[in-house]
Amino acid sequence: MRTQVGIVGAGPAGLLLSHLLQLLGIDSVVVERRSREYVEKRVRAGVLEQGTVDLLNETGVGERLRREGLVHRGIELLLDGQAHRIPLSDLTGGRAITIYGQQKVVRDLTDARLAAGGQLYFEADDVRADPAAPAIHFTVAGRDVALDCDVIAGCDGFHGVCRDALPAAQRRIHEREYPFGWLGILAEVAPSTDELIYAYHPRGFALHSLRSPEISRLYLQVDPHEDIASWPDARIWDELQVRLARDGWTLKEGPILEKAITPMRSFVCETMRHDRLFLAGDAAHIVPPTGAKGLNLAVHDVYVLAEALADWYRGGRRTLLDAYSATCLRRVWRVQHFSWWMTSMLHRFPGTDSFAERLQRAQLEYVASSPAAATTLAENYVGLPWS
Ligand code: FAS
Ligand code: PHB
Repeated sequence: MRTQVGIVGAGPAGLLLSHLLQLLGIDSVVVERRSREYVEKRVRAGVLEQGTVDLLNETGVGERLRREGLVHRGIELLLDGQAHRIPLSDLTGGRAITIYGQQKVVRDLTDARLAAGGQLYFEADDVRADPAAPAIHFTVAGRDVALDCDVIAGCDGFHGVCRDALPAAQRRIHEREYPFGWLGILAEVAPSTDELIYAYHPRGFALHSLRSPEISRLYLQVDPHEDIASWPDARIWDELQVRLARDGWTLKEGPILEKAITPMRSFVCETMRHDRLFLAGDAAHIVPPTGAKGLNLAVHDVYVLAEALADWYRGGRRTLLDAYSATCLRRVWRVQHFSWWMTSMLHRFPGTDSFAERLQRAQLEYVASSPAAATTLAENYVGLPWS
């Protein structure tokens, strides 16, 4: 088989890249190791930046997003049971976030690809990226396939194979593991808040997010090595009640549909491109979810890559392609800093001393009381404009 762009991974990065390329008249084939059902059911991101929403709307896959997405113009920081609202839109000239589950983004993109005759191979086994050829080898339905292409886009996430296809000498890894994780739940109960609540508490961080008027999404800071079995539903709700408590407000409880513990890390692979292999999304970088940035950063990567490929195919110009890694890494490091800053400000670090704790408090109180500091948070949270 032959195509112009071979894409590994049918997550948000791979599917959106294939969609953007099709609009630019460039062929692509997507190779995914999981089934379509599995990819569409995987609960992950829930917050879309302004830039992400604008791109999905401008490229014709925003119809359901406009119908079901919940636009939020603020978030709350909860400190010592006191809520401090950060008016995101007021502080950013009207920009906002939209609550819309990643599964829905993946579903909308898959539907659009298939409706446009896009080639998606799900349940592909033994996927191997060969940047030198360039080609992607895989087995599907018992058949061995060699997909020749001009370039390979590695959109296969943190645990994929494409990053390792980058020559070791070209890979410089920068990372930070955090001494805590997030226990996330999806609950069948109406959200107890109209805006996200980020809570700093002596027992650890907590987050009240949502997916729809019927479905809540909540997170608790926990030890990353804990077994989810040691968190029966009642214990989870009890802990959420304590960490999100404030006078005159009640957290509504309901059946927990799904729960999982996710480790937290910051990770960047430099470079994001070697010869004909381009990494995008979680394949190249991971941020702790405190800043709600992972999906949005993946979207920005593939937007930059699609524009660069179009410039090459249309005009034979390599400038944007050669600048791909540097262009993306500029935003990656801004977002890495913001996500690390939010994580450091809002979580309890085991073994923290009183000096570090006082500094954390001073930072939180400054953000909660200073419009200048709140604006820094707000403009990064809604997403800095794409250059
Ligand atoms: P993905 O991991 O989504 O997709 C990669 C795809 O490649 C997968 O479908 C995988 O099956 C496939 N693949 C892997 N290896 C392969 C192989 N060898 N061959 C073929 N296919 C292969 N981000 C936000 O912006 N906001 C949030 O609120 C948020 N919350 C999060 C909460 C949690 C619990 C987690 C874990 C992440 C969260 N994130 C959030 C980050 C998350 O959304 C990721 O950034 C996003 O999924 C990245 O998209 P992709 O780069 O497409 O990678
Ligand atoms: C989510 O809704 O899943 C979510 C929201 C905000 C975050 C992380 C996750 O910072």
